Amino acid sequence: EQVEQTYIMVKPDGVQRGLVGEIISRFERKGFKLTGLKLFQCPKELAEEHYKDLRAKPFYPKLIDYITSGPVVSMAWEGVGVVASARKLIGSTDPLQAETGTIRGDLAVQTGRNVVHGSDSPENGRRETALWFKEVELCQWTPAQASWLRE
Ligand code: YYY
Ligand code: MG
Repeated sequence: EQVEQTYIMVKPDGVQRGLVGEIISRFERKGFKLTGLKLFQCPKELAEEHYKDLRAKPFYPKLIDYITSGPVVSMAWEGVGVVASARKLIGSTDPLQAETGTIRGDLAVQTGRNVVHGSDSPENGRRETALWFKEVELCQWTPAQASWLRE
């Protein structure tokens, strides 16, 4: 079993709407390990690098404006299967299609305001964590509950 990293971000709408605690708690309660956390005003260059695969899309300019429109909460989470599991907790890109019980299904209505980001593969989880966090901002630690989460 491979320990993965994923980059999770509360987008500016989530911060403005006071959903930071609600969103963090969903990952925390699931049992993954938080290794990095910060409130951060994303510079345009970083937003462009983060979403570089989407630069040809018609919505790309608005996406960059949205992500840089206010502070985000950047998080790094670690665990076996964390990448796919976090995507399940987040739900479909379009909040109206996202299942009830997911973050987007419960808390958002529009794709362009879908409150949260999660890496889509273990490779992107590593890439995005390294892009958004300096090495010294990440903590290696053993949560007290570790032996109650995994045999
Ligand atoms: O990974 P995920 O966030 O679910 O979707 P992506 O296809 O990677 O798109 C990233 C981001 O771009 C999405 O969360 C909102 C925005 N977006 C959009 O505004 N309009 C679309 N038709 C598709 C994506
Ligand atoms: Mg994506």
